[in-house]
Amino acid sequence: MANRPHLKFSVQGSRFKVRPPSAVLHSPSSFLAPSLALLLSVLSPFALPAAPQPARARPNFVIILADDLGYGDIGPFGSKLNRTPNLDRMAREGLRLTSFYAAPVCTPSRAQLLSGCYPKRVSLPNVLFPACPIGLNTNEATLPKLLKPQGYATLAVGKWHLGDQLEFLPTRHGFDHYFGLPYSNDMGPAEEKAALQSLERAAPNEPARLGPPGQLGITRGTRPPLPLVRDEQVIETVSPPQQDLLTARYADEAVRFIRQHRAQPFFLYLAHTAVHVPLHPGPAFRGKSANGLYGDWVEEVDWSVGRVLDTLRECQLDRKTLVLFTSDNGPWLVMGTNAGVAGPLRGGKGSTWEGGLREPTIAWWPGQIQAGASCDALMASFDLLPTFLKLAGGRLPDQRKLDGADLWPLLSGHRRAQVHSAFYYFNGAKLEAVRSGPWKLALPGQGAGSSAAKVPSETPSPATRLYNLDRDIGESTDVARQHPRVLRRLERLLAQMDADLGRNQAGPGVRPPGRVARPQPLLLPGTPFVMGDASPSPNP
Ligand SMILES: [Ca+2]
Repeated sequence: MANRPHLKFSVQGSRFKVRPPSAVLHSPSSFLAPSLALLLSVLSPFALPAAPQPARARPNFVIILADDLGYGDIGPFGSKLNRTPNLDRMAREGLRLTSFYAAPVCTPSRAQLLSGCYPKRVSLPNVLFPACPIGLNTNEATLPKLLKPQGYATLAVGKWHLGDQLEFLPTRHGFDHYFGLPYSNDMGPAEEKAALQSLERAAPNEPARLGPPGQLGITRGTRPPLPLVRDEQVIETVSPPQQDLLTARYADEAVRFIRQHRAQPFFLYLAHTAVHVPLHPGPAFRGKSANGLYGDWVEEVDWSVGRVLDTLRECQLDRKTLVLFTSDNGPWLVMGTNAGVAGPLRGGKGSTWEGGLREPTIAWWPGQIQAGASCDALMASFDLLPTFLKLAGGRLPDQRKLDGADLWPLLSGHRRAQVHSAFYYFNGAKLEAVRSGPWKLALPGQGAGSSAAKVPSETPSPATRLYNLDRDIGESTDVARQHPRVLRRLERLLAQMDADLGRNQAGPGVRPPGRVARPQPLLLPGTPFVMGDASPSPNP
């Protein structure tokens, strides 16, 4: 964006790039003569080779998920504006994953992460609004549900957004406990007005695009007060000033849970409400950054990452715990200075340009995952389910197709591992692009999502385009004419997905969402609330 300093990046180009290793994984190769080490480093994806090794059995898992954080918003991914010392340290001690994909918006991204599937497969391709009749189907085998038989304690903290009806809450999907605001922080009555006004000024068509009224919950009109939920009960309503305290309260819950489970394997899913508009940094962070309220809140998220990692060290669990930090989608560019930046990537939230769903991701597990390195291999948040389940000694469900694959060969430094031959970019239910290796084919009509209003050139393109992301991470140059064979190969990959989930229509691989007949808003007991005119129909 024009008012932000230019960000420098080093993630494009070769498949793996390595920072100066401030900490080197302990392995026999660390002691090799320099010439041999150099030779091996050419053969290995990492600067210093680490022999693949069996991981410690049943490690703990922590996923820290930010909301709407851009690819260029943290130090390890090039930000010079937001101070993120804890994420900087996490990256020095861990592995940056530079081609890690989520989905363009909140609900589908979380469905992808927890179900191990493309969101369209589990029928959650769009954002859900309060009192929505659909949610993640309890027939789906979620990551926490699959970890339970392996003896894991499970906790979800923060934003859920996979359905706000009782049967869709985290406690019905394998989490022992839940504490958080179950959908976006702009979906309350006061915030709704401000957020919609801001949005409508910037992008007149945006609210309608987010979801048709009556199908995906209460999109307009009266909305219930924002509910803070513990397990299955609303325990408070969240006023705007109380939103300021959410990040610290989430961190407290996370720290308490870790301390209580020193002796039992656990899975902690810490999904921040931050840094989604409206911005609510805590009092200790407000006005402290060089990047306005947005930077203040990024720095508070960074602080909370530090609290989690410090607690793991204090409890001597750091070598028994795999922590993954990522974001659910790209920066919400139409929010201007209240939004983040995608760094070198084109587009933002709501689009299938790289900036919409390629996320700043770090994997950390001292002694098991290479320190101070990065990996540019294609991977996605749906890979976390099979990866974690295998490390936990569990079994994947036989009867259901998953899209994720085991990332451990890559995370543990296995040479030349390729876990995916293709990644597909869906915008809602519409298939808009496919990536294979460095090549990305984008279909005619690929929209620019939320970035359209600020970037007039990114109106839907009438042409099929081919980009080489290794050479052109910003998707600026169409090279389709120079590479007809690549184009044909990627078109065949698109045809494969068309036969599975469908390009526009629902293909045979799509499974139904969960559905309730009479959705009710989540309310603090005794709260008077009447559903507005846009209340959802029971059977859309
Ligand atoms: Ca989001």
